[in-house]
Amino acid sequence: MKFITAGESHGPCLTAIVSDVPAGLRISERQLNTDLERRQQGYGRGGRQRIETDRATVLSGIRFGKTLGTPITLQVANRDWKNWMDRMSVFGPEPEDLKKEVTPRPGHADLVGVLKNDTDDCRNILERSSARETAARVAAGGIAKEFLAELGVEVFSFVTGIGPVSMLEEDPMGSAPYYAPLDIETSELRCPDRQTTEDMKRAIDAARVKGESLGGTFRVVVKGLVPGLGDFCSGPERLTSKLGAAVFSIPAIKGVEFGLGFEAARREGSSVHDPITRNDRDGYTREGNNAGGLEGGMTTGQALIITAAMKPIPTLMTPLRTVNIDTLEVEEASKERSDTCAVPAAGIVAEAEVALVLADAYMDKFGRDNMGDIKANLRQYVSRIKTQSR
Ligand code: EPS
Repeated sequence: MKFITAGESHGPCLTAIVSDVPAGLRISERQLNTDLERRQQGYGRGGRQRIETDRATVLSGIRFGKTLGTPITLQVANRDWKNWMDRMSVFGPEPEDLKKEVTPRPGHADLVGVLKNDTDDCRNILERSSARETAARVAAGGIAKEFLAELGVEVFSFVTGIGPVSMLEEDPMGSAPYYAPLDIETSELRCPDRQTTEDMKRAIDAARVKGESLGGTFRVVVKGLVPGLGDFCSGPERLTSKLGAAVFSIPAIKGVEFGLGFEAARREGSSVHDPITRNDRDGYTREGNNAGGLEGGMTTGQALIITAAMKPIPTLMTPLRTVNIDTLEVEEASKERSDTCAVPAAGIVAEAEVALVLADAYMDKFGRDNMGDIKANLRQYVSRIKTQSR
């Protein structure tokens, strides 16, 4: 499953085209929009989310609620467009009184984008580098999630830290797959621990008062995967590479860990690797999941556990110094409406990115044409590896 997105933050709409979708996959309109709604939530979001009610309009690839096996076009309208039609006009001359963005924000794509594309207006860069684009990714990921759900695979995420506040976990790899979805979804920060949620909210309030922003960490967990997705033969085919690239493709992501991640580097081998065992019901299994569901660039069949770190949003209401690209004078960076914290939203975007990679990995192994053949191939494979005695 491949996808491309298009659209500016304050243009008419965002579009995603998802290709390589098998025929015969049932898509629920409600399910598609659920994740778009989840992406808009989270304590610390700014004014934009009060303007938008993100909904995906399907323009191709689905008939009577089932995929045709043709590219699916999804469109998410920008309600804010009506407030930007003059400044973001597609055709016509530049208005004489157009206020250009000339004070690039440290940490955003503004300055390097201006240099790279030879423009005198940071808006030509920030309109596309804005995290608004991730709404289109979430819409695309909805197709992949439906595909995975049909194969018994569940993808979810939760927040583990906001700024200086972290959720205490005795055994993060052991407990992560067992957090109650209700505890996650009812927390304003998508953190399963109530007290930590309250501490996180206080940290965000304090940051907002100071004109600051906060980053944090979140975890994506995938349950129900079969062993053997991905490949060990070449670097780019390792699922670790593909998943890492997908999560790093989300704006502001600065670190990605699989399973124990950096902690594995501090331990001896015997307290990192997961002993192998076998029983007649499950076939081969493991005594733990420090690997986070990946060995040799392939799924092990245990839960896939990915933790990512997001840096604080670069738009600061108490701005840092920058250089005006018009006058070349030192000034304060521009401050426009923004979020204090968007870590819960980043978790939803990561669910989508991870789902798209895993859907593609399933199709690499079990075929791409239609759901019936894919499911039959999957059943045959699962039955073989359970009974395999060599
Ligand atoms: C976002 C929409 C944006 C920002 C935010 C994420 O809307 P606007 O710029 O109109 O307020 O709230 O974008 C950024 C944090 C960023 O750095 O660009 C969204 O829909 O997620």
